[in-house]
This record gives sequence, structure tokens and C-alpha cells, in this order.
Amino acid sequence: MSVFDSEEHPHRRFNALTGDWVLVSPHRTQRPWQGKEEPPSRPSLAPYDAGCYLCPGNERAGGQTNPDYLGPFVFQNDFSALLPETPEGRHDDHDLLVAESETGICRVICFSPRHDLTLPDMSVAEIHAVIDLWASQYAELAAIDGINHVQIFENKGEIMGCSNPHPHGQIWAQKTVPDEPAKESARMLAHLEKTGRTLLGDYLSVELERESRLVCANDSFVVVVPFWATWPFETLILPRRHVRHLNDMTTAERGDLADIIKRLTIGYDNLFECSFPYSAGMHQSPTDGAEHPEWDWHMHFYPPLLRSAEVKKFMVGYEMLATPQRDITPESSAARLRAVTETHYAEHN
Ligand code: H2U
Ligand code: ZN
Repeated sequence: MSVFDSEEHPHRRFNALTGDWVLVSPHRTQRPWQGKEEPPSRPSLAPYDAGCYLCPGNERAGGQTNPDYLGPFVFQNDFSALLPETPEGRHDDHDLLVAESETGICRVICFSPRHDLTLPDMSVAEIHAVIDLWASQYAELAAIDGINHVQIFENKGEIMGCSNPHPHGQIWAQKTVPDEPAKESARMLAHLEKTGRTLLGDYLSVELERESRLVCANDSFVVVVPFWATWPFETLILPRRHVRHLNDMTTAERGDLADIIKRLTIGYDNLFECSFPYSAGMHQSPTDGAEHPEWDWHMHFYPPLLRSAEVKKFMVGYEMLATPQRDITPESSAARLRAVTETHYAEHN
């Protein structure tokens, strides 16, 4: 038997941030593909669309009219999944049938008045303005009694279930800390208690030392394909300094965050020459009033594309029933992402 080589042999990797495992099968990347193929699409859009419910001056489904906004614009989601006035209550008359009421607030953020842009098309200054709005929204929602977690995210692309190409994201703020950040929170706290250092601070140190999973970096942030990545081109933005949430960042750091988001999303678009779909979002310290010294702000990008704009990864079969699995290794994904130019491919001609 030969010696174990993680570039060649099936293995599983531990996600130190959540405690989950992922199965990695690098030997499978050569397998033939006869699955679903769809034509690539970079929709050609007008800067303003009279039928868009997010464009300035247009009416939304709820009957409200958007103002003639010039920069990022936030409004309450007309179809909020969480509502502030839900009565408190609990059903636990049987151990196996437990339910409890949940309260919260859902908002939508338009990143730009322009219907035809996406984050990589926007300037660093324009993305900085979005980050400032994310930061003030986090602070405003955190200050509300009974809001203990604020989830900021973006669904991009039809295949991610995004309802509209107008650049926008969402905020769901709620009473309980949801499962993913709760798992991270517990692991971060255990690491701090054990070592006196933060988990993601230590993780960044080892990634900077190893280099094989680095994608790009600037003075304040580093992008890696995490060691435990599940999605083919999943990435994680890590801060170089201990910051628990956006409001711990200086103005210069927020500018650097805008820069790194622009470069990363340009790289994504270039990888398969399309408007690259993903779900992305940041995790910040819970807003339950505690200090949370264990928490480091970070941002996840979960893109579904596998080998081209036509081939998407599905989490099905073994992954639904057992554990997530990937073929291409995180190290080769990082190498491919590093190699794509930082000039947007659509500007080449
Ligand atoms: P997605 O594209 O990720 O689905 O987000 C769009 C959100 O916008 C969605 O949550 C809301 C939907 O409820 N929305 C409004 O608040 N008003 C509208 O007029 C249409 C859509
Ligand atoms: Zn629009």
C-alpha cells in the first residue's frame, strides 16, 4: 500500500469552525460527465427596469413605492419570514414534539439604484457605502430588545433562488441564534477557553504559513478556500485583526473589505466567464449583550458552480443522507482562483 496523499486519496476533513466533517475524493475529478448542461448567461440588462420592484421610484409587491434613492437603500421585507409581534409561546407537551414561537425583523438592501450592476461591477467606494449600511443596520438591530442575532446575506443568481437581478441582499434579525452561527460560537468559545486565543486568529496564522489555500489578500483581510470547504469554490474572508463585527472595523478596514469583496467577486466571474452565482453572508458576534471576545467577524461565500458555468454541484444522495462530499481539493480550487486575473473578463474586449 502506498503512503496516504491527500491530493490523491479519499479522506475526510474536519471543519474546526462547526465541528462537521466533509468527505474529499480527489481521485474522482476525472469521471465522465453526462449530466445537466445549461447555456452560460450574463444577462444584458438596462440600468433601469420599469418592471423591477427594487428599482428607484417603482412600486413593490406590498404596495409601497421605492424613493428615488441614489446609494444603498434598505426597506422592511414585504414578505418577512420573521415578524416582530408574534406572541410568545411554546408547545412541549411531548419531548419529541417541541415548538416555540420566534420573533424577528427582515429587511432588504438594494446595493445600488442601478438595475444592471452586481457587486464586482460596482466601485470600491460604492461597495464601501454598502458595508457602512450593513454596519449601521447591525448596530440598529442589535440595540433592539429581543434581537440576539443579525444575519446579513446575499443570494445571487437564479440558480440560488434569487428572485431579481437587481443587486440586493437581505437581513434577518431574530431572537435566537440560528444553528450555523451557534455551532461556530460554541467552537470559538471552547478554543478561546483552551488556548487564550481566538479560533479564527489561529486558523489565519496557519493558513498564512501554509499558503496553499490562499486566494488573495490586502492590508486588513485574507481570502482562503477553507481546509474544510464543502462547495467546490467556497471561500472565507478573514480579518487580519481581531474584530467581532463590522462596527469594530476602522474606516480604512471597511475600505479594505470593499476592495477584497470586489476582487474576490471579479475572480469568481472570471473563473467561468459568467455572472457567478453564490450565497454569501457574514457571521458576526451575537447581539445578546455579551462581550463575545471569542468571536472574529468573517464572511462565507458558497458558490454552487463545479466545472463551468453549465455544471452545478448538487447536495444530493450521499450528501443529504450522510455528509457533504467534494472531488476537487480545496488546494486546487485555491490555485485556480488565485490564477484568474483581477480585471473583470467582461472588460477585456
Ligand atoms: P431574494 O432575491 O434573495 O429572494 O430576495 C428578495 C426579497 O425581497 C425576498 O425576501 C422581498 C422578498 O420577500 N420582496 C419585497 O420585500 N418586496 C417586493 O415587492 C418583492 C420582493
Ligand atoms: Zn431594478
